[in-house]
Amino acid sequence: MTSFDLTARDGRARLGVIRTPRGEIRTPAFMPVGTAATVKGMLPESVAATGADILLGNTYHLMLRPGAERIDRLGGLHRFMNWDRPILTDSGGFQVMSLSDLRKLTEDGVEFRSHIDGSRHMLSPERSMEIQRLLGSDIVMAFDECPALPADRERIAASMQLSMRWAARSREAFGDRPGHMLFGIMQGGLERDLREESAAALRDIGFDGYAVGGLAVGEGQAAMFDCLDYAPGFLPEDRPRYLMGVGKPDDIVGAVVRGIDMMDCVLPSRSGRTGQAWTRRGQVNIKNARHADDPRPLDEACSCPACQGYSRAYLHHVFRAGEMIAGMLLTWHNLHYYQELMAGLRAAIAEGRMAAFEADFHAAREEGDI
Ligand code: PRF
Ligand code: ZN
Repeated sequence: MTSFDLTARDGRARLGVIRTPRGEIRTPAFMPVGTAATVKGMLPESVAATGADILLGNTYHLMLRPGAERIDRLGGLHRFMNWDRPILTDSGGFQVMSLSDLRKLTEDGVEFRSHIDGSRHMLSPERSMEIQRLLGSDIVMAFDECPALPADRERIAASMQLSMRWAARSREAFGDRPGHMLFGIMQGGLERDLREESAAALRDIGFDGYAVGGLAVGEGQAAMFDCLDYAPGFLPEDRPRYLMGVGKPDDIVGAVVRGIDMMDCVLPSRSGRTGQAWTRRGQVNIKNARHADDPRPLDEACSCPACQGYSRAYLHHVFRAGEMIAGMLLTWHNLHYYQELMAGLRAAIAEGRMAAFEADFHAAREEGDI
């Protein structure tokens, strides 16, 4: 009931499709983030119109508010948020470590206090699998843990090994659920041998897909790319590879060139709400006074509603005035740009012109904003 097929390659870059009962995911795929059962500022049909095949949801946020059992009673996350295409949910461990208060980490799992109201909760591999089942997630992530970088090798090794024991418990607790996929998460920081050990442990357990976790946690792009030069190669060829929490447009291009099939990031939606737009020519801060009299769109080559109907001067005005439409339009543009980038990458792989695509991508950014 689910499958992954690779249809073309160019160097290490891969073109493929994940099939699920809720629809197909064209890879390389970018997943917009819908943490609290919404992609902030966007209707689900608008998110779909940008070209997104799949959204990311968060176990951690939804268990705290409105609660996984409540979402289940209301018909599951797809019905609740009115998104009928695939949803991938992150497992919660990473968010507990970065967002919650007073964490207590043990072999069993993690006890913590909510960042919303201070209430006490626990997450374990078993509880994370149960919550993701209650949500009705199509792609479930194994429960893992990840230290912020830089961290010393002993800490990274111990954390990775705990995550691999949790991966085995996640696999056991997930059971056999036709139509749903379970992804394991590789850890090991920037240590090549630990990445290899982690990948071997995950392959032994056996997953429907494999994530590269523990990157984009403060190491910088060069170090991340060094790791991506080898880490995807430790994973099975015939399963999707997901780089978690990445990234800026140039991170995405670099990751796809290195064999990554899926990514997610809050950047296009979050930065839209703070007045940052992403275009072929780089970053634009719409709050900047230079836009106040500019009748041109953000990008004359963009077909999104923000660029088709509105000038930079208008976007600048509504941002300065604190109007809601400002964040809505910039989020729409940014998500549209990200999905156009993914479509461009997929076409380039299909036609065997990734190297030219990458060169053109960097050349347009060198030119800078209009
Ligand atoms: N693990 C999980 N979620 C994540 C990460 C991880 O390592 C990251 C790291 N970039 C982002 N989100 N479960
Ligand atoms: Zn646009």
